[in-house]
Amino acid sequence: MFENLQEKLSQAFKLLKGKGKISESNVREALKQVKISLLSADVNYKVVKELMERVTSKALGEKVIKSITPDQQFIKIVNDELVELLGGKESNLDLKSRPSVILMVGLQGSGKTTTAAKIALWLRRKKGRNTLLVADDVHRPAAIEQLETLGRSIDIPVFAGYRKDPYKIAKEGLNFAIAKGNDTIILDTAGRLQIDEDMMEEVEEISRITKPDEVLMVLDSMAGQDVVNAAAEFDRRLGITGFVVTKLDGDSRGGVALSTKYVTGKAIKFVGTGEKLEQIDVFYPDRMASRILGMGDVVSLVERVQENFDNEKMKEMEKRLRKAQFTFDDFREQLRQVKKMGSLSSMLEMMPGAAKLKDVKVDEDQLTHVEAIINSMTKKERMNSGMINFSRKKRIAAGSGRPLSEINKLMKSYDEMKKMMKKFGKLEKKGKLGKFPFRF
Ligand SMILES: Nc1nc2c(ncn2[C@@H]2O[C@H](COP(=O)(O)OP(=O)(O)OP(=O)(O)O)[C@@H](O)[C@H]2O)c(=O)[nH]1
Ligand SMILES: [Mg+2]
Repeated sequence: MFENLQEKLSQAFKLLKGKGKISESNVREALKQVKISLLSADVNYKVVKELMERVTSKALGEKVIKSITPDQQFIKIVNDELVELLGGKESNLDLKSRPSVILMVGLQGSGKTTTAAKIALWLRRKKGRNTLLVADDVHRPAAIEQLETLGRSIDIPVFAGYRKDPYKIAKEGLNFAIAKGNDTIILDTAGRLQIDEDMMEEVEEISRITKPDEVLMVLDSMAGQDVVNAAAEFDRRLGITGFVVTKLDGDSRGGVALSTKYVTGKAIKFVGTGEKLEQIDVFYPDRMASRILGMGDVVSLVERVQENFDNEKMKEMEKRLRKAQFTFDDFREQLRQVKKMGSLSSMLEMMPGAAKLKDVKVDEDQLTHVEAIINSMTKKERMNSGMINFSRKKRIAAGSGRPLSEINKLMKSYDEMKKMMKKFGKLEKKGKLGKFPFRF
């Protein structure tokens, strides 16, 4: 799914990768690449424009998180805006009346009939509902049989009634559901190659008769932008309550999924991911964005950092680093921050100058031991590591229950880290490490 888009976007991110210093033109270059990616994925141009404006203003905007690399920041920004574009949060079916009525509409071959059966099955499995499928496509030969076959395969009843009059089927279907105690009915309707007036009027009338809780339009994700325009027209005529985007298992370019919400203002509620009737999923904008970007790990990493890093403490620490006053208290504080974030190695990867820090090799299991050792130092010792002589080391070893060799190793790591940070501070002072121009 969306392989092409994914690949192009990752090229955009690469433009920023490994840049210690990033200029506005780098960002502009990456932005241009993102734009090209979206346009070639057949995303509606208005949508692209809006997205670009938002990403640009954020990327060239303010806040900065020092511990994250520029490409990671950029990915996060693009991700957040994609999530927004896709609707923010998931959107549930709103089924209030009894029986609740779902009307399936859409262009020919988009997947209405299949999706009607999929939703019936989904409602039984997830919501314990007992649905009646109503075969209300009287135009295509064998359309009714198709739904009957699908219904039989999942043990869901299908009502067809008088096979010539769609309005009668609708009315009778509703009564049948009431009589049989079905709490939900899903009406499958006819599709057309494009919007034609007769068909619109027919489905409008079915809608008036059945007063649906949900009017779900099925969109084929493999189709082009025209489908999104058709969606807007269906919405104007029928008041669409949500969309189902099908065939995401194919090599869809992504345009439909990315444009629908923005163009119509209505949410995508489900996605179809295969021909089998189980292959339907609730549409989650955040999961979709992360699938499109293929950068789920980076995004959650940045999120964790944003959530957990205590900015004030970091600033304080940074000041000390610059002055090379990195004490064991600071070391311990940093360990605690790292622990809060979960993985030390992922954390190290994100820190500026991380490659060097990796040599320090404090593996995750050791974190607790290291903290125990630092806890066994006196306040004075933590502030001034130079005073930790052999007898003090022995005392610390006994206090923390760790072998002397480990105390020595920690002291050495700490000295190396301190040296490295001193260097780092100097480089920054000389301006060799340039500041990140876009803030976050
Ligand atoms: N791969 C894949 N195929 C799908 C999906 N949804 C539907 N299809 C297939 O698409 C074809 C058309 O599906 P239908 O459900 O008959 O579409 P329809 O909108 O009812 O078609 P008409 O009634 O002729 O307008 C069928 O072969 C389905 O199996 C999906 O999510 N993934
Ligand atoms: Mg059909």
